Amino acid sequence: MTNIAIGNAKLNIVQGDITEQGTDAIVNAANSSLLGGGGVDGAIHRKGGPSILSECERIRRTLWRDGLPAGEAVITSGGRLKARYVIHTVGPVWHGGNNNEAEVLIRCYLNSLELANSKSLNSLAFPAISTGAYGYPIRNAGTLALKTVKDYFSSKYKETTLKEVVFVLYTRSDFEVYEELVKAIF
Ligand code: AR6
Repeated sequence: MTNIAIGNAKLNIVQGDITEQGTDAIVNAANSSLLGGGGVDGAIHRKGGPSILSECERIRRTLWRDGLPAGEAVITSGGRLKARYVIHTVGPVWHGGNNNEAEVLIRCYLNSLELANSKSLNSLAFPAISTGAYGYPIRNAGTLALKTVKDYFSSKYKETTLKEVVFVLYTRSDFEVYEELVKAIF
């Protein structure tokens, strides 16, 4: 585990399963349907139980009838998870890097951070959005994730209620990439 201070906030990098995190909210790497899938999305719905899906269905009937566009984020309760909330965001599908992938991925992180702040949450855990089924190279995605959180706290540290952000990497090799990146970025 790596632990970094950014002003009054702290950033942790851990290897593990995000569904085990006790942060106020965890972020789901969802798809536009919001109706579940594989990877981290499947794990969150399995462990959190059916109330999360019911809330997602309601969001589809009300706020986002055509699906949640990539880069946007919505919030539901955490069901049976330790986390009280799940923030669902849709990452970009990697198409080689020249199709706005970076802008969309940055918006996933910023919109999730802002949504957590709007609910006055103190802690938030992220998976490596888009780096599984959506094919975003871990090194590129990790660089953007870390830089975006660093910039967010540099510019918003006086206003935001967030005090802790955790990056949860599922595999040892992804964790090692983040550990290496963090040394260069912080
Ligand atoms: N905890 C933390 N990270 C995890 C976990 C877990 N329990 N399980 C997987 N990961 P992916 P995407 C990591 O494919 O690329 C879904 O079907 C995984 O190793 O979950 O954004 C959705 O419904 C990888 O590093 O999400 C969408 O259709 C990272 O989570 C699509 O996949 C993201 O992998 C979204 O693709």
